[in-house]
Amino acid sequence: MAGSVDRVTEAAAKAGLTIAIRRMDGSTRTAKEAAAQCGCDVAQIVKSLVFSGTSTGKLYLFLVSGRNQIDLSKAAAQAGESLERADPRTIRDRTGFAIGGVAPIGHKEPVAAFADEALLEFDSVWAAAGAPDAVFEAAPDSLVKAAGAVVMDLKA
Ligand code: 5CA
Repeated sequence: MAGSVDRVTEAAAKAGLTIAIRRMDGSTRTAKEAAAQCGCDVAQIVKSLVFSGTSTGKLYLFLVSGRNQIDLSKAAAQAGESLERADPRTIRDRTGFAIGGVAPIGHKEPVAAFADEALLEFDSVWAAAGAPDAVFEAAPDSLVKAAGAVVMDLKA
């Protein structure tokens, strides 16, 4: 998607987060593929999952360690409404990112964000940078701050 990688670069700069976006030779579309490309543990991959509030239609972004599944009831309790997975078209239109490249920062519209506390165990984590072959590395606390995410227990 044109401009989506640039949006990540701009959002990082605006948040004072220094990142180097890397275009990989292979796919980084899934956490497993991204871990293989980055040479890191899958737990260090940040999944950027987009859910929609069933009452308000608001979007919520959950940054989840690649080793964890999200507990939807914990997520809903934090959001204050029940949640459903946003469909690919909604994700593309409203975040500006296609599935497989959804980044934790640089969304087209402001989004309430929450982060899996497990990410903070690591010195560095890797996240998608707007395309299914683009990633960047960051210290998890800096990334969480740049994303404006509330850290919580999200693990199923
Ligand atoms: N680039 C990697 C990590 S760096 C990445 O984007 N991983 S991810 O986990 O954040 O994105 C893939 C996720 O997209 C899947 O875990 C899944 O939750 C979601 N997804 C895949 N297909 C669909 C779909 N059809 N509708 C909604 N969400 C989907």
